[in-house]
Amino acid sequence: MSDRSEFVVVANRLPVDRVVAEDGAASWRRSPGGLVTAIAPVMRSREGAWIGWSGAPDEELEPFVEDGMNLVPVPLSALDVERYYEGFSNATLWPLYHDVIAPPVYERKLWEAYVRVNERFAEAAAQVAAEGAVVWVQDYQLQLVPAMLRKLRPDLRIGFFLHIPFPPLELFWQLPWRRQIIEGLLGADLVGFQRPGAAANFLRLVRRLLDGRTSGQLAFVGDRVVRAAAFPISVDVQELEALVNDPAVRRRSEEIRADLGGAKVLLGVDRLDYTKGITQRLQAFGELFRDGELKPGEAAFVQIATPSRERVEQYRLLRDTIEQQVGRTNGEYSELGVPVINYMHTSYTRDELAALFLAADVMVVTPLRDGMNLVAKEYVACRADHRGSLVLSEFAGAADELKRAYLVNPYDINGLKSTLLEALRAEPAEQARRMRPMRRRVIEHDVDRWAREFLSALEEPQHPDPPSAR
Ligand code: GDG
Repeated sequence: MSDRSEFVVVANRLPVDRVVAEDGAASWRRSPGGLVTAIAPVMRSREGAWIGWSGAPDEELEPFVEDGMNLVPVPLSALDVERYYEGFSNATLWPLYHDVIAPPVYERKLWEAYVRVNERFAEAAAQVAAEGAVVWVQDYQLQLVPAMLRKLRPDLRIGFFLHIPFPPLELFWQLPWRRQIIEGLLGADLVGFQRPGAAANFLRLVRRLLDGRTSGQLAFVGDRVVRAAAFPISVDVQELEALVNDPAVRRRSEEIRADLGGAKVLLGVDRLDYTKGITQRLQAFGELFRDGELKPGEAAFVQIATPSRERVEQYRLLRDTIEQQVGRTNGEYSELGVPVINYMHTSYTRDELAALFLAADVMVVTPLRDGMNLVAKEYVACRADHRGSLVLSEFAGAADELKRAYLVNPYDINGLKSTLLEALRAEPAEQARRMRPMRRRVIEHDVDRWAREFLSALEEPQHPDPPSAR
């Protein structure tokens, strides 16, 4: 690999997962997901480098090339994983940025680990980036990197994108290290968010916390100008369309429907996370049987809950809650061989997910708060047949674009029940009337466009004069 790169991505994880074959031989496989798909072509055309953790604690690896991408591993010790990743990232920032749905943990030793690990990522980026290179930092685990990197390498063009929501001042104010985080982000030239409201929250904090001046999307920091704007992320439409056109996927989708005995299929696909509103949707669905609105065999819920952050206390508790709820609902309403909820705590291949999307009459996406929610967009991208209904939470970023979904407030269980029924009973013509404009939106605004728009905004020169002090 050449010494220095003109384009550098910095993310908590490398874009590859380790796979171990039956004979014990280990190799790398590109991680599934839109981010890697969107960035991989840019990486190749610009001979970029990707800096991130391999996923295994206490592992020192030399830089390597995989799938045409230069990968630069950053090591994390077991203690770093516990304090920086599971701790400050996922037990402090994650709940704080998602409306404090779970209480955030504020502990100084977690913060110290976050600073230490962010420094390590910044140093790695400073070493890898060529003179004047473009560096794109990803997500909430690395919010201090932009300022740390700018200090080491003022010649760089630095972008930051936050994949999760950015909270309003009233919540962010709780964070004992609020000032450091805002200063960290302000090291970037461009700070991207999923929604315009998040960018506005950030700019308000710049004014209130740092007494900074802002004008429109711009913040004026010393002699620098920082832009904060929304760049809603999307999905790889071509990949999904190819999947649903695969005859094996179509057959599998028919098989799933047959296995469910001809019942209408409702589907949820989420990481098992308390932000995703899984308990609310299952509560609403269960009550429809209690009320006699649905009968076993008439409708079945398939809930895929992908294992996630299993060492964090809140996630263990949530798993118990959901599994109890599924057991109780099935115990009360199922008939022999006809469960009303089919719950799977495992992760599936992209093919199987695509078959499930094709099989689902109603896709149920009810997060209590979500930066975007790619599952909603993936469902729409898969439904070239214009069939199926999307029930979507108003609290997902995707609701800004997918306006023809059945929008719901997931805290309102009665509202959720009546919306589920309405979506289940929608005629094909009504399904198509809603699906068509949503598909148009997702096709026109795919993940490739997201990456292009962010990078061209980052590379645009910005020279407005600061507004004169009032
Ligand atoms: C964060 C933000 C934002 C799920 N189960 C399996 C599987 N998945 C895939 C889905 C989808 C992705 O994982 C999940 O993305 P989401 O957007 O739904 O949610 P988060 O993981 O919370 O992502 C979110 C996103 O970042 C991007 O900016 O939209 O708001 O929270 O692609 O299909 N994939 C496979 N097997 C599974 O079992 N292969």
